[in-house]
Amino acid sequence: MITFPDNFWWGAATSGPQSEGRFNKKHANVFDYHFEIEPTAFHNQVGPDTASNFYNSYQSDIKLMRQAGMNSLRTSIQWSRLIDDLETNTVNQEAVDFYNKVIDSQLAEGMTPVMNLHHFDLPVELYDKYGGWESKKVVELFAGFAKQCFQLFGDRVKHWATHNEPMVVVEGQYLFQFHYPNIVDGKKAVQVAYNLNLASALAIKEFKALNIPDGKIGTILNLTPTYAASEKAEDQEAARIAELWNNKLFLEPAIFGHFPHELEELLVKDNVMWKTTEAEAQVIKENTVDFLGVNYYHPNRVKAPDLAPDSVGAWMPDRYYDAYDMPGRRVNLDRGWEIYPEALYDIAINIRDNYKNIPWYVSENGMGVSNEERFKNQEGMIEDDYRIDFVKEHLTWLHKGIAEGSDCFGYHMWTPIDCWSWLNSYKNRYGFISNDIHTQIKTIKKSGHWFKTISDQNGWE
Ligand code: BGP
Repeated sequence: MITFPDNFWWGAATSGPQSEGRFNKKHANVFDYHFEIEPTAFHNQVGPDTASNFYNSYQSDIKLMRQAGMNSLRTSIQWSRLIDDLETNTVNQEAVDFYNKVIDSQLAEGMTPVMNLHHFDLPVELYDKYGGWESKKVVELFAGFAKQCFQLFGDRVKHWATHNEPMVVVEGQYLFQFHYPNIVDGKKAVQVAYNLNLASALAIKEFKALNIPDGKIGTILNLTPTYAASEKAEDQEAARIAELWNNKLFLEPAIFGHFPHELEELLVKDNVMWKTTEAEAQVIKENTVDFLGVNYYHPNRVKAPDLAPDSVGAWMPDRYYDAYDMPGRRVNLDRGWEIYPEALYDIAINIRDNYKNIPWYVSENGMGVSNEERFKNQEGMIEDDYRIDFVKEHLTWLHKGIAEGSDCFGYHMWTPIDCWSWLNSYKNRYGFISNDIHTQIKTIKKSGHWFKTISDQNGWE
C-alpha cells in the first residue's frame, strides 16, 4: 500500500492564456499578438483565441475536474485580462468578476485554488513600450499588478505563485527563439533572468505587506535535474555550469535570497553581468518564498561542449555544455522528451538536503501525446493506459522521496483538460479530460477515472 501524507493535493495545473480563450480581453499578451501577426508559426494555425473555452465553461469544467478526483487546481490570472490601464494598474471589473467566479466555483467544489501571476504571458504593449522584462519599469508594474491580485482575491486564495518557469521566458524569448519576440542576445537574457527574480521578490514583498491570514506565496520552477554524461572531469564541469544556469539562477534567490556566487563570478568574467543596485539586492534578500512549485518533465543530460567556450562568438550560456542523448533512454516520441521518473526522487532529496527542506509540491508533470483519438473506445472514452503508467511511476519515486523526509505536499498533473499550448497548439494532449476542440465537448479519460481512485484513497493498494 502506498499512502501519501494527509491533505495531499491531488490536482492539476493549467494557465489563463492556455485555457480561457481571448473572450472579453482588452489587451493582447505576447502569444495573442504573435498569433495575430504570424499564424503559420502555430501548429495547424490554431491560436489561443478559443483555447479550451474556460472563460465560458469554467463552471462545468471545474465540476468535471472534481469528478476526475482533483482536489486542487492551479491556473493563472492574466495580467492582460485583469488590468484595464497597464500604466496605473486599475482593474477591469468584468475580469474581476470572472476570476471571482472561478475561485468561488473551486471552493464550492471543495478544491484548493492556487493562483499564479505570470505564465509567459506579458501584455505585448509592455514589450513594445518598454522592452518587456528587459526593463525595470515592467518589473515595477508587475509588482503593482500582483498587489491588485492579492487585494482582490487574497481573502479566498491562500496559495500564490509569482511566475511559472521564468527560465522558459529567458530561453524562449532571448536565447533559443521559440517564443515571441525571438531575440538572440545573451546579455539581454542575463538581465531578463535577473529582472524576473527581482519581480518575484517585489511581488512577495507586496504580499507580505498585506499580511493575508494563512496566505503563502511561492514561485514555480522547472527544476530539470542535470546529469553529466560521465564521471570525466570535463563532463562534470559542464553539468556544474548547466545546473548553475538552469536551476540555481532562480532557485537560490527564491530560497536563500541571493544568487549563486559561482554563477555571478562566471558572468562577471564573461562580461555579461546584470545591472543591479544595493536596494534591489536587499529586496531579493528579504523576500524569499514560503514554498516551492516544481515542474518536472524530463532530465537534462549534458556533456562537455564540442567547441571550446571562448571560440564561440556571441555569448550564450550553453557555450559551456552540449546536450547529451543517453544511449538506451526511454523517450516519449510525440514530444521528444526523455522519460525518467527517478528524477522526482532526486529532486525531492536535493530540496531536503540542500534547500532547507522547504515545503514543495509537484506543480507540473505530464505526458503529451499526439492524436489520442486513436485510443478512443466505443463509449468515446480515451483509454490512455500509458498516461496512468507514467503518472504512477512518477508518483512512486516521489513517494520514496517523501518517505525519506522530503516535505512534498502535493502533485499537480499538467493538465486537467486538454489545453492550448504555445506554438504546439493542440498537437500534444496532456489532460486527464479530453477536449474536442471543434465542439468543446469534454470527456474524462481512463486516466482521469484512475486519478479519482488514487485521490479518494490517498494512494493505492
Ligand atoms: C510547461 C509549461 C506549460 C505547458 C507544458 C507542456 O513548460 O509551463 O505551460 O505548456 O510545459 O509543454 P508543451 O505544451 O510545450 O508540450
